[in-house]
Amino acid sequence: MKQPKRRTTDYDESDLRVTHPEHWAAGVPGVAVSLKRSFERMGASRTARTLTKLNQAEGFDCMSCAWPDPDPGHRSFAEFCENGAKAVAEEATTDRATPEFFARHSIAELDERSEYWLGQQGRITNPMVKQPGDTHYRPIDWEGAFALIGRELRALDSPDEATFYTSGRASNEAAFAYQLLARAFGTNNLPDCSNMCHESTSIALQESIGIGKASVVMSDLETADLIIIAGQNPGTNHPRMLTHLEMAKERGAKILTINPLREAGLTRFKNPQRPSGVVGHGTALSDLHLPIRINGDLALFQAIGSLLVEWDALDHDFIERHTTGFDAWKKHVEALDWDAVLASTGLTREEITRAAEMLRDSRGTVFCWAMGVTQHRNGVATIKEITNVALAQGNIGRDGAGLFPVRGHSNVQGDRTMGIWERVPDAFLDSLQAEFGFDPPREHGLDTVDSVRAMRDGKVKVFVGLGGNFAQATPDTDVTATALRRTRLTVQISTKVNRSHLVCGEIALILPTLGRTEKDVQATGPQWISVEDSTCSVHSSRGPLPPAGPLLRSEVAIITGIAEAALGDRYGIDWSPMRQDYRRIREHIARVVPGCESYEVNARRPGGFVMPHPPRDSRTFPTESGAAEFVVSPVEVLHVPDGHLLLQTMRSHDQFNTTIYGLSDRYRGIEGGRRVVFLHRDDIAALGFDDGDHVDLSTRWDDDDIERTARDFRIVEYDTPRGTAAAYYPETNPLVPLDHVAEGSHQPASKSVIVSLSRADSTSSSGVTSGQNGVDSEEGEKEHPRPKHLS
Ligand SMILES: Nc1nc2c(c(=O)[nH]1)N[C@H]1C(S)=C(S)[C@@H](COP(=O)(O)OP(=O)(O)OC[C@H]3O[C@@H](n4cnc5c(=O)[nH]c(N)nc54)[C@H](O)[C@@H]3O)O[C@H]1N2
Ligand SMILES: Nc1nc2c(c(=O)[nH]1)N[C@H]1C(S)=C(S)[C@@H](COP(=O)(O)OP(=O)(O)OC[C@H]3O[C@@H](n4cnc5c(=O)[nH]c(N)nc54)[C@H](O)[C@@H]3O)O[C@H]1N2
Ligand code: SF4
Ligand SMILES: [Mo]
Repeated sequence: MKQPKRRTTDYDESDLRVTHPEHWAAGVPGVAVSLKRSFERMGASRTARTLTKLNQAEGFDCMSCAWPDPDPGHRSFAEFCENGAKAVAEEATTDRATPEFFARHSIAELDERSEYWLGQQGRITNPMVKQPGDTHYRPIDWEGAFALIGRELRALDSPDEATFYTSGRASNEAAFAYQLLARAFGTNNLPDCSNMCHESTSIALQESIGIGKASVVMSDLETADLIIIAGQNPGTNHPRMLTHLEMAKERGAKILTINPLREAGLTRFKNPQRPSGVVGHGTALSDLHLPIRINGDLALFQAIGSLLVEWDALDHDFIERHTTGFDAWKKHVEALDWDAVLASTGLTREEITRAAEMLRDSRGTVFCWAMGVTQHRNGVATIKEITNVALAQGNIGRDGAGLFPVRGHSNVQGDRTMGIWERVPDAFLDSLQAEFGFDPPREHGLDTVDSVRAMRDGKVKVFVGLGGNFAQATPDTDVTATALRRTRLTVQISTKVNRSHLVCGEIALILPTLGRTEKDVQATGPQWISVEDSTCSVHSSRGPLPPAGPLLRSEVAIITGIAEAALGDRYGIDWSPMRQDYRRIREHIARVVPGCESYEVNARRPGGFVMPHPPRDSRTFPTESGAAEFVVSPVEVLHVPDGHLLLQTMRSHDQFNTTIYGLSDRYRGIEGGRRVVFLHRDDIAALGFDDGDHVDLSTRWDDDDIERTARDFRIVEYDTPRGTAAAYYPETNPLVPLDHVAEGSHQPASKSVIVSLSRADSTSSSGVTSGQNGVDSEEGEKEHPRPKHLS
């Protein structure tokens, strides 16, 4: 494939400064940054009105990550972190993207801008439309927008020609209404961001323990002897977790961290809410850090299992009563190939033995993991291996122990509970049928990767996005862009401008919606919504601020509006009463969703309620065999050809997924830019480069002849294992082939991409680098003024 020319941007990557990585997280700089951002973006009064309500029982739930809140009686006045405050500032900004803004900038021009710049334009105030051939978005009224969607949906040959994407911020009420809309329309095409996030977890845990969710509650972190953190960077992505780790350390718990990088948040925490965190050295967190080679976790956990078997450090009673498959697994791990383990993990046998000793000596172990584990080809097998190790010691269904997949988006787990799932179980569909009197489609729908394929192949013609930024979050950016552009209609229900508004269908709609910070008033009065966190705790949320504009509508109002336009009174579904009073939706939820009985009362109570979880609650395992299952997986060493590296794509400290808050990855010593690639010093030398050189990254993928390249990354010498590399998402998404997915879960394997490096040509390493991903345009270089806050 031909390599097009590169484009210019709106911020200047030549301002990039590399200093030293930090060895501790949070502390005073964290507070300072969050308050500065809050004042800049929303002023003093909105800062006070929002941050005092953030994560409080009568306030609103943080829209950033899915970390749980303490019980209502144990919350502090400031129950949030630096990145929670940034998320609030980003949403509650006083900047506005008005119709004048869209009149001033053509879609093509906006598409030249970086994701960062787009996000800085503020909240969208009006429904906007692009008709075929239009160069600009124009305002449209709500009735016109709904009618247009209804017309296009009804014109499809089959309901399966539409796909309904969800990002994990939608409330339970919105999610329930949305899946009802899709199914009443006639399709299970309900892809979501979870397909790219914890899908490997959901699949693995469903098969191993019968339920795809965490088996812990918050108090388990307070009583665990050992907390394992694998493939997770909590200092950035779940910052309040550090407070819990600090408390655990203070009462003598041990922490084992497994990560190619020595992330600041894994090393030491200076709690800004305590005097010792302000002036002292803070608390050392990790007792043992394993700098694992990317993708080595399956081998590591299998080796740990093998040593526990060898030492007979097992819970035989639990194994006997509650599990199946132990003998086969024991036999398998007894024949462990240590050479393969050492090659796969890049660790020494001593390091692995020390880790296994920590498990042996622990009376209760909590296993935490996130994207460093799920986003691999062997992600499902790795999580089953983690589960094997947990089962071998009976670390499930008792205090201070359990499996803790730490979720990403604040309500990604709740959205699944509400039926946002292309493969929802039949029992859910049966309940839906009983409640609403129609026969929902039974055939499984399209997930995220399959939706891209279907759009690319012309099989899906309408894309609806309930939040999110599909064009940037998905792998294979160029392929996804082509796919989205092939559609007849794209509808984005959004708070802020993003790439998915520009990489769009022949007809495109932007429907502006309320965020978590805002008051939601409907015909019957103020409404509240509900969400579920990583530990299955469900609670209510109410925004304190007036809406960002008079025309904004809530997600529920938009979904029900689309439903009425597309379905009329088909099946007599009570769309309008649901919109007027969300209690109506919760009444449906109570009757349809298992575990949600008396939902209205339970969710509304301060602190909410915890969803049932049979393995956690009673050591019952709703698997096919009725027992927890040991699963045997072979250890494979991911072979990387000479001259190539294994690249992981990760988050900086100054972004929320595709929303770029700023250009500072403070903990890793990066300021003023994002196009960096972190490499081991010996790899830099072996490949013939120097720190500071600019390189293009290309993917090796044997199944197609597309050469995927992302241009102009500055090499940064970094403490990452030999043969591995790290760079930020979404700039690197063009490198992730669409077909490079986890076996069993179909989740993009964006943490193990085999890449090669070549010297960036002189025109592209000028320091004025591409805003959008290095997805280069044909149009050559154009000058743009720098955004106001940078100049
Ligand atoms: N501020 C902020 N908070 C967020 C988000 C955000 O973007 N910004 N995103 C939210 C979402 S949706 C999610 S899913 C979570 C993501 O939270 P995380 O999973 O913490 O996010 P990542 O940055 O993708 O990477 C995780 C870590 O995995 C490590 N890693 C990479 N490959 C491997 C491997 O093979 N083995 C091991 N053991 N480790 C590996 C990386 O070095 C990195 O430290 O955060 C949520 N919270
Ligand atoms: N290479 C690579 N790719 C990845 C990942 C990775 O680690 N590496 N991580 C993956 C993961 S874990 C995830 S979860 C996905 C994320 O995928 P998405 O969820 O699709 O992406 P986000 O960037 O979180 O979505 C941001 C947009 O959501 C909209 N928005 C914000 N708040 C609201 C709201 O309250 N309501 C509505 N309706 N819209 C709102 C805004 O317009 C904003 O631009 O990306 C995945 N992609
Ligand atoms: S830990 Fe997550 S949920 Fe809690 S305040 Fe920080 S970003 Fe928000
Ligand atoms: Mo995620």
